[in-house]
Amino acid sequence: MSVAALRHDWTRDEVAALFALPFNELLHRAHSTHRANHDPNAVQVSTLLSIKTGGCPEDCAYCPQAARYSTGVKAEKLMSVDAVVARAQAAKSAGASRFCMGAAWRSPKDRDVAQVAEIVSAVKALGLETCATLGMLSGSQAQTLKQAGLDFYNHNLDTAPEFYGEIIHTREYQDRLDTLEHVREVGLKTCCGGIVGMGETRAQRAGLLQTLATLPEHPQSVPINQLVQVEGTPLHGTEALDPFEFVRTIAVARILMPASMVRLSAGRQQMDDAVQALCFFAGANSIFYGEKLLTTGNPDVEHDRALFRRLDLHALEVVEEAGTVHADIMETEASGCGQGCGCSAAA
Ligand code: SAM
Ligand code: DTB
Ligand code: SF4
Repeated sequence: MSVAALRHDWTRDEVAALFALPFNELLHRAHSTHRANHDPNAVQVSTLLSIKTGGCPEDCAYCPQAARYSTGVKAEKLMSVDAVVARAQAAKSAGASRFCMGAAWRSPKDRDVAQVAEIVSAVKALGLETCATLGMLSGSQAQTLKQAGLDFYNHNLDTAPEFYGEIIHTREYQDRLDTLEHVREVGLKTCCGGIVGMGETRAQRAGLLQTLATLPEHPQSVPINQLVQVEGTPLHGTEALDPFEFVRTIAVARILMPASMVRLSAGRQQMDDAVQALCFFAGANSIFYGEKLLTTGNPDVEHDRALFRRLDLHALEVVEEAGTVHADIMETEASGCGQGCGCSAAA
């Protein structure tokens, strides 16, 4: 699909009407859009690492890293370049093509950005795509990261503008839009999505997706997180979302932003394999891979390898100017006994 064919004028009513389609009708439309724009059997694989954990001054009601909630997350300082590179190398060996580094900051200080820039350059030198999520950024901080070789910046809108005030009180929706603008202006690719299952209404889920799809550019990567409920956070105990409603959210994201990568993001460990399969059919084509997200669990690597085999999925190869990054979570040293059972026994 040509960029000219992308729409940036979706209305709330149109998005609500997509959510309201009969489930099979919605999935048919989403899958048709998906096939017209992407290899339906390819999934982009990213590994996450928390490079600076906990102790965050913000009050995001979902987040185990906010200092004000008792969640058992221990605050740690920024990791060293060598320690991050070792983890990135392991992620690459396991088949990840992108390495995403998260820090529990409201907004980094310039000296923090300088240190992260060193980390980014070293990870990039391994031949991985790089992504960072460090909180609010100024234009010059975004520029420093771009120059260091950063490919993507993750900064989520999290939810619809009208529900935002019930989730976060320590910064505004507009602050998020401003950071996204700084990131786009220096030519970084944006990774921007949100969380569902926080007690929002369907209209508010539609509001999140409509806001994402009417940004000046569709984010190149759209993570759709299902709330991971962590004891001690205000959202712990929120009524769980119907899994089919989660699938609908993925499907609508795919229809609104046809060329973007839609990531089936946090929440996979709590999700049935069959629901994940429906998400891939509905247009999800990216995952986080590796036992941990930032502070919470993710499906183990063997489970994901087995899931890819069962669904005949393969990891997306990333073609960069510098050459092709061969990403295949099936073709790594630890790919198991070769019988397709997903076990970790040697061949
Ligand atoms: N501190 C930075 C910020 O907030 O932009 C970067 C890290 S923050 C953990 C990145 C994103 O993780 C949040 O915007 C949110 O969308 C997601 N997230 C955090 N806790 C989550 C949870 N319990 N369940 C699902 N997603 C979560
Ligand atoms: C995104 O949208 N989800 C990721 C990543 N971007 C940084 C984070 C999920 C965090 C889940 C809770 C945790 O592990 O702390
Ligand atoms: Fe801090 Fe980010 Fe967690 Fe909010 S989501 S509390 S800003 S680490």
